[in-house]
Amino acid sequence: MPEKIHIFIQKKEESILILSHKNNNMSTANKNLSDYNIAAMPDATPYRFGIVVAEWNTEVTSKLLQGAYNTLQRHGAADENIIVVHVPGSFELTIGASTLLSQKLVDAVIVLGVVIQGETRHFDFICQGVTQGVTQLNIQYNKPVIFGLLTTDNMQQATDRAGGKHGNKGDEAAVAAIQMAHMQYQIAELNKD
Ligand code: DLZ
Repeated sequence: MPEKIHIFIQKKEESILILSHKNNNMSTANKNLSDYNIAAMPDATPYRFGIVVAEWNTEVTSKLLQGAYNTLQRHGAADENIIVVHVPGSFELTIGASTLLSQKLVDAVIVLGVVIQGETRHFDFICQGVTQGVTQLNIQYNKPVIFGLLTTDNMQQATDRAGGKHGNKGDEAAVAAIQMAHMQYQIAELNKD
């Protein structure tokens, strides 16, 4: 049985993240995935989010989920506006996201998975499949599908990016989801004038 999800809810006033107040650059090994400019963040309260999370490498993906969920909440998303969907592995992230989008349940979707390089070419096929699948969904539904897939050489690199020394890819994905949902709202509003 895969490990069940533990969602740690923290109050807004509790300072939990590393907040650098620097800029919005996405991560590399030299950047912390949890760094972002909190002052520039839109309010997430009006938006509905889907999180699709792979159970393969669940010890890491559960931490990505925790990061994404906490970050959405921190910016105002209510529990009832966050749908978490579990899929067996990263290859199924695309169909998980597509199901949420086709039912018009969400304003943005985050997909979370961890693919670790093995001895075979399976790694390449899964990474390509998810990358192309997610790209396709963005275009097909005109909704943000945020790529929260860790593609690493080993487990250490993955844990370093799931609440470890390089921050949490789930935080980064949630920040992008809020920004993109808000961007679409703002553009729709312009169209009303
Ligand atoms: C089969 C497989 C392998 C070898 N490695 C991973 C992995 O590192 N990360 C991951 O999320 N999933 C992996 N899977 C499972 C596939 O994503 C998929 O669930 C199965 O091939 C069934 O379609």
